[in-house]
Amino acid sequence: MTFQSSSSGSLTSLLVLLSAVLAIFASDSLQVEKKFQQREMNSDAIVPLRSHSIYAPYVDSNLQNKFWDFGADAIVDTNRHIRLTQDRPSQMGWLWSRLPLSAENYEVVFEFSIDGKASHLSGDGLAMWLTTERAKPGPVFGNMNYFTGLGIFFDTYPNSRHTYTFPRISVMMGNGVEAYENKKDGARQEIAGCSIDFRRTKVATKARLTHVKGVYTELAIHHKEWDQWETCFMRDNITMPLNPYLGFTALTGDVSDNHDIVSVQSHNIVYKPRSAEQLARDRAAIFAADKSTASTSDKSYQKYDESGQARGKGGGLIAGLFHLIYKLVKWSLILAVIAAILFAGLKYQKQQNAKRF
Ligand SMILES: [Ca+2]
Repeated sequence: MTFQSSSSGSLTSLLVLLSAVLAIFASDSLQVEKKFQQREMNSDAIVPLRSHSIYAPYVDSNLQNKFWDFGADAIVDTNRHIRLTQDRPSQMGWLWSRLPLSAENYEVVFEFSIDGKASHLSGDGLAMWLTTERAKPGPVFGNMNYFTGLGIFFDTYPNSRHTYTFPRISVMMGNGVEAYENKKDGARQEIAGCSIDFRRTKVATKARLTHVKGVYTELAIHHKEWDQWETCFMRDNITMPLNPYLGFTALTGDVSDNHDIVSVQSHNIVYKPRSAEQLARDRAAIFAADKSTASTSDKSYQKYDESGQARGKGGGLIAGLFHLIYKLVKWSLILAVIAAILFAGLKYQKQQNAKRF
């Protein structure tokens, strides 16, 4: 009787150990499988964010929107767009989410249109915002200066000379103290950017901002051909403000354009909790797959890539350490199972021998 119970006991512990090892191997192969999937596709869920999406007819029967506010010179055409500014001088308009964006990882796709009578001299441009303040009109594409958070500027008017061409997409992370220098098109504040012609495009003009915390931030533009997205920038070191409001503003001065928002579609990209090691691995996989983007000759890119790389090295060291610990734990578990099997086998043989006599 004692033999049977001790045998079933060791059998149970053996099974537990065996399943633990199997689980480790299974998670390993799952990670390998995930590497072949694309970017946010390997998330655990993608949830539409109604509070940060807007499309025709934009307003309800009271000419309001539950989740969005618009103001200044902005006009709603319920069939077509929210016109932030008309093609007239000295206009300014805004569209802001009423609620902050609480998602950690998200994708914001917006369709817009910048168009006007002028073929060359037009401006000033449109901005997308993820900032801690909202609806405070000012000189930065119709929004306040000294903002806190991310500003993405679709700048159509060069206020000064640059080595790059216009229209220009320029990105600034405001800290509430540093000013956006309009006279220099924010060149000194630019943390990322690209020169893409997004004015008067043949196909729908769209921008897609994807942010996966601790992994990457990417801006892609749809402007040349249907379903073709061009990466404007991709970074691993952009820290977004906590719970920002999502906004769009536009401004005209001496020169002008129609600046329209056609639609905004936001999604929450949901992941199960991931370890620092997992994040580092995801980051490495994404940037390895996107080497072509990083090798652009754009000056601002290179400036940024250097610091990005420096950060990557530190991350790699920690990731390496985690990997080593992970491997040590894995192999000690495997050895423990082998030892347990041997031990159980020996015990069983001993007891069989004892039974014989
Ligand atoms: Ca400008």
